Amino acid sequence: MSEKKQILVTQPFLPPLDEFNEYLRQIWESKWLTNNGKFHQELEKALCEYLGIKYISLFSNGTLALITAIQTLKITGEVITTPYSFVATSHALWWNNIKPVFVDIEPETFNIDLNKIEAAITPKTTAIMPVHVYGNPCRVEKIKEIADTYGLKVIYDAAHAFGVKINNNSVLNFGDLSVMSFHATKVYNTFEGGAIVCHDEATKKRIDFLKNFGFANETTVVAPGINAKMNEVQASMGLLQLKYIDENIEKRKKIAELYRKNLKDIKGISFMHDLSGVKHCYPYFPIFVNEEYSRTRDELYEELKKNNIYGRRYFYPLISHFSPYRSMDSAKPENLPVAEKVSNQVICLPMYPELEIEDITNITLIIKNI
Ligand code: T4K
Repeated sequence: MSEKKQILVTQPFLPPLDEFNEYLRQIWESKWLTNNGKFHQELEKALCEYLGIKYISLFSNGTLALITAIQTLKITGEVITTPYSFVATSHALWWNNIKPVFVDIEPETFNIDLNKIEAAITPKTTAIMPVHVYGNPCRVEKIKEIADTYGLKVIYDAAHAFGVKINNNSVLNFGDLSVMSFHATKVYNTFEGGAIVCHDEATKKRIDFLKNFGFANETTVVAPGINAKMNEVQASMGLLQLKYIDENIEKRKKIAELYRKNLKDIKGISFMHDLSGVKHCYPYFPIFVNEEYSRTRDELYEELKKNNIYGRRYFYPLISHFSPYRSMDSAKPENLPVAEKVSNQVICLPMYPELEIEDITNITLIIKNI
């Protein structure tokens, strides 16, 4: 590793420029740039096939997809969610005038703790919005059971779960809706981008109205929709990325295996293992630094930085610590002990398909020898 080379937590995969230029040429020729263009339509089809899902609506980014998913189901009042996520999860509720109610997480998967959901339900609760954190699938059957019992909707934030399967079935087939992110930092990127996955044609139609100002046809507006459409440049990038996605996930898997091998005997450092029956996509490689380690989490984080290794503390601080949320009852640290602890222990190490073996070796040597 050369002295100056910076290793960031992630680096987007970009396909060969020649291949992308061919798409750009076609866009230039057709002069069709957005609004359900040819590549947009092709990508929806291709993603349904690749992911093993029935309906998908593409968005300009994941946050607008989350906001629109909530609008689609006409969610109101309070929604139960997790504080251990990227802030967009709760912000999407806020933008819909909905109060997020935070529930603690499980220490094994870092997903919302199912045993604590029921205690958080009030007469105002209309939905649960769990996150498949780091691509670890939530216990979807149990969440469905709770939702059905209390008459709640379920919207999964599946921003980290591209291609994740449980017993060969896409994790996106669970819940009323699932929301994806195709941001530059994700396993699959369209520069910026996102999607809502649903299970019937009528819902897809409604989502498509909502992301296009509410237009049902040239002269009819059926709802106060927004502009959240994916454009043709993003969609063509998506088509190209699909060509390389299996290879890229395989490379990520190899990197995760190497990290695990190198880190396995370090006191005070733990990490995630593959879950049985799950096909993972390896979006992040979080490690958790506990008191048995020779330094604190932040000392290790700084030491890595001194060595030009820029991990990130996803997710620290918790969403419940941010100013829009911290005065809420459910945001109190004593209500969220596991999330508080995990958030203070985590560092996501660099993880991307082109990360070199030599770099992984160096990163793990620093962690070992500090
Ligand atoms: N729900 C969940 C659970 C999410 O994780 C996210 C997004 C969303 C919803 C919302 O989806 P989007 O609306 O974003 O589609 C990054 C991403 O911006 C964000 O998409 C992601 N989660 C979050 C976990 O990470 P930051 O503030 O950490 O990004 P930034 O700019 O610091 O970049 C992180 C690293 O990636 C840097 O070290 C540099 C590198 N990078 C970044 C970009 C943008 C590149 O190498 N190239 C790039 O183009 O939020």
